[in-house]
Amino acid sequence: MSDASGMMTAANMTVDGDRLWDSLDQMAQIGPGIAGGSNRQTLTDADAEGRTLFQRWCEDAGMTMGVDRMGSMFMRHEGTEPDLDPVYIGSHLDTQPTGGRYDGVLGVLAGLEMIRSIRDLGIRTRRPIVVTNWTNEEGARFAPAMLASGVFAGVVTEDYANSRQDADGKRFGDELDRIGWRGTEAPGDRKIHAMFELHIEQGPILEAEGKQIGVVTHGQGLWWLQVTLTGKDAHTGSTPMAMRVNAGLGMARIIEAVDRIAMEHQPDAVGAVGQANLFPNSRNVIPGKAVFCIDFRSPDLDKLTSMRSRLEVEAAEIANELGLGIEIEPVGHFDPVTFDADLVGKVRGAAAKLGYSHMDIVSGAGHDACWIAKVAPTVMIMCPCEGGLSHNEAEAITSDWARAGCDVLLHAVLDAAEIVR
Ligand code: HGY
Ligand code: MN
Ligand code: MN
Repeated sequence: MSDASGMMTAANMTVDGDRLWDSLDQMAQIGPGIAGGSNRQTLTDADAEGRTLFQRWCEDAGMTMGVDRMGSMFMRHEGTEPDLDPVYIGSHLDTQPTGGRYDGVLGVLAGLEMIRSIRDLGIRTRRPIVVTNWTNEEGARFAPAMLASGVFAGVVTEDYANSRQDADGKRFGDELDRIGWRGTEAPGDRKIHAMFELHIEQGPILEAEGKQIGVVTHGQGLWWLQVTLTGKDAHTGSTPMAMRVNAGLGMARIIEAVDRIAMEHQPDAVGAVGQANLFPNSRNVIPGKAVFCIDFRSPDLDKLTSMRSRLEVEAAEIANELGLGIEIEPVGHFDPVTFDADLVGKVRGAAAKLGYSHMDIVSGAGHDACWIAKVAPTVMIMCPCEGGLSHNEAEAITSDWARAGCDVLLHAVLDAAEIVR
């Protein structure tokens, strides 16, 4: 465990990369996608099954479980001084409907691997270490994203979270009760000394730069704006063009405006519509209603604000030109995040000590860490993903990247949790 000088050296303190890779593979068997990825959406039976497997693995590693009223799981590895605020490692086990095997899951199972490894290495720490699975990070089934970590951080209420509905009208609260994973802890009661999240980059930068580790200094901000356009159902054949009140046309023009507005705010601005529905969605009916969600992001708060206000003006003009009713409802938001400088230093120092190539990076995706940064010192570590692809079943990483990320997590967390010699 230590070299002749008694110092903990990088060479002899590393995780079991094969065991981590095997855990990722076993978890991917639960809620499999149709093309090799994952479909383990939040609060489904597959989510429940994945939670139970994670709980068993953690309890086999001597950890004890706590669950809060949002279903977030807190698996505790004891420290020599149990009263000290723990160091948290967290991410999410829920996936997109056509998601990858590693988005979120790497961060949770790397936390488990870290505990397994320090037990193997006989390493004790002053502070307890808690590995967390945050409920509903993705926001795919129940908007918004990062819902349970948002409740934990006091950004949204439990009532708001419990009331969220999926496309079938099922309530978050009812589904959480149905799968039997509503705990008794009040969300946010736990005190966090430091929170670390390991996550795949979900973008192309690290791979393109040939870096093994991303030291995440900041996270982009986000607006999710749900737009409802109201026109008039009518026959696509017999209705003269001048008489049409076509919500589908309005949606098309607004989607184009989203892309143009994002391009006009370059660099460091993105915009798209990923979810869209036409009603009645019949081949020969002019859609009298369109409902779609705009996703704007930027690390620059002024740009983020400007994109939203530009869109609201232009969407109103488009609706007016076409005689459409329009309603724009914000259904998700967080400002750009600056992660804790001291923890960023710990991550950068761990990567350097281990000899892993690394670079500072801004997270393009949102993560639970973005909310937890509001209530505790927080930082993220990233590993590359092939082609920068994510939220796609073809999402892929290498086992070397996974192990490197987990090694950096191990060293950075032990730095914060304080090894007992
Ligand atoms: O939307 C996001 O950035 C995250 O994947 N939930
Ligand atoms: Mn994620
Ligand atoms: Mn995701």
